[in-house]
Amino acid sequence: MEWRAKPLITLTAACFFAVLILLLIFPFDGGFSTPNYQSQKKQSFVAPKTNIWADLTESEASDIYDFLYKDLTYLNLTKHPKSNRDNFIFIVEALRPNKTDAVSYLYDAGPAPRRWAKAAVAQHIHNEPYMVYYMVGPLPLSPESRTVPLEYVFNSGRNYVKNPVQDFVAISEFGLTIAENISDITQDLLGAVANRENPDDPLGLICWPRGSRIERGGFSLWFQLYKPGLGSGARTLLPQGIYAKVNASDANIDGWTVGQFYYNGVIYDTEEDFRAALSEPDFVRTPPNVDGPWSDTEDFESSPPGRELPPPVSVQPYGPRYRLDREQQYVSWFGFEFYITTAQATGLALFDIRFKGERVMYELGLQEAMAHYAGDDPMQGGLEFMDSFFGMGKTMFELVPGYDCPAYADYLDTRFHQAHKTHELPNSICVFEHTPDYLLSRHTAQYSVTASRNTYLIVRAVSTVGNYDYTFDYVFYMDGTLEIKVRASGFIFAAFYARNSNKNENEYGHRIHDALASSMHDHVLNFKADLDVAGPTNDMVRLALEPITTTYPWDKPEVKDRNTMHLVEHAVTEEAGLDWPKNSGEFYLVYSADQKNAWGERKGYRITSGTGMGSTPHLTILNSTTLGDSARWAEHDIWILQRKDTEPRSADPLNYFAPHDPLIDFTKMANHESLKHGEADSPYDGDLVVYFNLGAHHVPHSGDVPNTLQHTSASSVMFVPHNFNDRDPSRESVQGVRLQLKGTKNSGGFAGETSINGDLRSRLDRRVGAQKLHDIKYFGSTYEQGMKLPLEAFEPDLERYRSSEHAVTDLSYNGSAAGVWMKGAE
Ligand SMILES: *[C@@H]1O[C@H](CO)[C@@H](O)[C@H](O)[C@H]1NC(C)=O
Ligand SMILES: *[C@@H]1O[C@H](CO)[C@@H](O)[C@H](O)[C@H]1NC(C)=O
Ligand SMILES: *[C@@H]1O[C@H](CO)[C@@H](O)[C@H](O)[C@H]1NC(C)=O
Ligand SMILES: *[C@@H]1O[C@H](CO)[C@@H](O)[C@H](O)[C@H]1NC(C)=O
Ligand SMILES: *[C@@H]1O[C@H](CO)[C@@H](O)[C@H](O)[C@H]1NC(C)=O
Ligand SMILES: *[C@@H]1O[C@H](CO)[C@@H](O)[C@H](O)[C@H]1NC(C)=O
Ligand SMILES: [Cu+2]
Repeated sequence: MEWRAKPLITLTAACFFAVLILLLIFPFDGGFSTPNYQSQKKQSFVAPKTNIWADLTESEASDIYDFLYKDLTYLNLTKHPKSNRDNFIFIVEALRPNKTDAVSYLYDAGPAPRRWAKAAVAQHIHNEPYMVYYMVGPLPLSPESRTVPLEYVFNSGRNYVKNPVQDFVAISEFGLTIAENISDITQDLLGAVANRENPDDPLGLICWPRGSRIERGGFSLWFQLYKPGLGSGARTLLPQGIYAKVNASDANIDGWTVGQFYYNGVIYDTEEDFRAALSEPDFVRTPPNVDGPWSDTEDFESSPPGRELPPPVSVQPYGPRYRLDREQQYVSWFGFEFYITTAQATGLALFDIRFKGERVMYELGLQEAMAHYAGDDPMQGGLEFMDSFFGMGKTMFELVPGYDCPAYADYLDTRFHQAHKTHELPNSICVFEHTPDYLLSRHTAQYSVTASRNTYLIVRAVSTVGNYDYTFDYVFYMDGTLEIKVRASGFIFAAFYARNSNKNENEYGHRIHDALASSMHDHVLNFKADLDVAGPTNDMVRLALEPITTTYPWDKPEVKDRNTMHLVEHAVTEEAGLDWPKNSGEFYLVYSADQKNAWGERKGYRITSGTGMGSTPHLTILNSTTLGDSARWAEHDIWILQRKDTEPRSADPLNYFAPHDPLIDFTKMANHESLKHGEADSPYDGDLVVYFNLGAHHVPHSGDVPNTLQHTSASSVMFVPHNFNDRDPSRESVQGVRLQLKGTKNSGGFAGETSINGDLRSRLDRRVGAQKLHDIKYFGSTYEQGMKLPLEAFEPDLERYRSSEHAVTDLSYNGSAAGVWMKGAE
């Protein structure tokens, strides 16, 4: 056995600093694959099955358009809609197969489920604009294919919703006209006027409606003035203190009327009243909200010591240990296997997640991302967003290599089809392994210390919905744990701060600039987890830790009653919404109904609020006036339901339009049906599904300016194996070390041998010379040689960033679930 001395390396201080936490060894030769985020690596790994959840290809989409044109001739569909009177095909995407059919393909050698598509069509019914869903298939399209109303996924029994904002160009022009009509007032109070020619004018004003005041009978909108124009990222930090109420009940925008104005806590019934008040001596002005360097995300002015050096970064000199089938978007990593797909409304989703060959989850993915505000002004007081309306998948823009994800990550592209165009979202998902700064496990014994590295796999995507950015992580740990984590960043949606002691702004947030207040809001993001713990037949239990007073024979005679605690299991026998227990005093467990581990314990997974800012939230507001029945899933932390093919989702983007009569009313899904199964009279098959929420109660403070920080906005839910295996399954996967300090006494728990020959599970340190103080025994692999890494391993070449523009929504309605029109209307 030859021992090679560790090559000595000269590093510049900066470079040394850069790799401090990672590799202290810098090899000179070999074995290093270029961390090239666009390298299309040779396809050698192939998924066991076809990704049956994959979105439509461009050619499938184009076939569907042709097919729909023929099938829906009577609608006079236009290709490029130019007005609100046009009927057009807005969206086509894959309609995911029913689980019943998918499982037969995946597990019972059944045929692959027939592929179907769904289409959202902007269509007039009795002269009023609607969005209507159809299902089209089977694919590939053939004479037996057909177009039918897509109803089975909606518990409203409808496949359509009236679109109150279909004339969104008119709405934004209406807003501009409001601002123009009071330009004398805006000039006086805000020092600016609207610029119709250039809505992006940084010195201009825009007038923006609150998107959610859609109530039974009648429809009114509050508009608020904002600076600067639409193109600015910081627009939501620049609300101004003038608001106008619009009666938008008339289906025809020509019938809309401007009613009240609101300024500095005072309501004026008409524009004239407002104007007249302005020249009164007792009119109380409040300073406008003026932009400046305070809203910039960079600060070039100051340079605290240390900023001249870049920070440590992560590198991966030997290449990834996961295997990726790019074609099928299938990943395999230390026992975990799953398929990745995306949808326009909800972004990333994972399917058929297995761990070491056993089923864990059929489906895992976002359903809806809600942000519900509160405030004492007419905008914030009723503001609420359901971001699937803008499309969490459509807004999954290209990630920044070396920043959003490590330089060495693999990046996947996604695409979506909208208004006869296929939109590419390059490098919008990243997959990588990461070794954080804390160990998976460690132990110090008298003559030894053992440490196991904690390496996990992450699938990550970021959705930027107007002002706000959501980073979604699906994290896989070596013991079978799965974590779903969301972090928010970007610009908050802030409130105008009037310096007026008669107002109650402090009840809803904090003052954060001259004329700006934060406004409290709840982020509640709903996810579906279709657990199949060691198979589809599962039971949910609450395992409670309860205090008791009891007696034990061995306690007597000294102790009569002992105050202690014990476990009490409560079966969840009907569909229910649960909150996280006080003091974490209950374990929420999903057990296999029939599979046990070697110790006779039911195989299970525990569901728990994970790491982040406090435990994951549900909506503070009870029976929200704005939401109606459109997002009842936000009212509890976690829901346990029967799984049904007819209830594939908890929400639909078009719920936003009909809060009191939504397409999917979650209360009709969580309706106390029995979860008992296996008895003669129980029709239920025991396949349950869990919905859970991530998010935060967000009370932004001065530190949210300019942007919310991700460590302060993180939340997660974890699915942790609970007797799923016979012991910790990470032992076979981890890389670690044991230092034998003195002698050879095995002071506990080490699987390795001192022999260095042929034993793959442990070997002596090869790098140390003859006079060794300790036996250094590794398990798993180690870095063996110094190595030179190219600059791209630290700072990827961002010239290769592929996007030339991001279609970030301006939170107006163009391109949202309300539809899209092309410029150049007649
Ligand atoms: C389609 O166009 C035809 C001919 O112009 C017209 O008669 C018919 O009413 C139109 N149908 C719809 C649904 O717009
Ligand atoms: C799923 O099942 C429902 C109810 O059985 C059925 O109506 C629907 O067509 C199926 N969907 C697909 C995509 O096969
Ligand atoms: C703007 O002013 C004109 C002229 O007074 C009036 O007809 C129109 O209704 C006003 N529009 C809005 C949106 O305020
Ligand atoms: C709003 O306008 C409609 C006509 O479009 C009218 O019938 C209704 O009375 C108005 N509502 C209010 C509160 O003025
Ligand atoms: C929620 O509010 C609506 C409208 O005010 C009311 O009809 C309903 O009874 C309320 N429901 C509950 C559960 O409080
Ligand atoms: C709406 O957005 C699309 C891009 O998605 C753009 O091409 C179109 O011109 C926009 N329409 C209007 C009326 O601004
Ligand atoms: Cu927030």
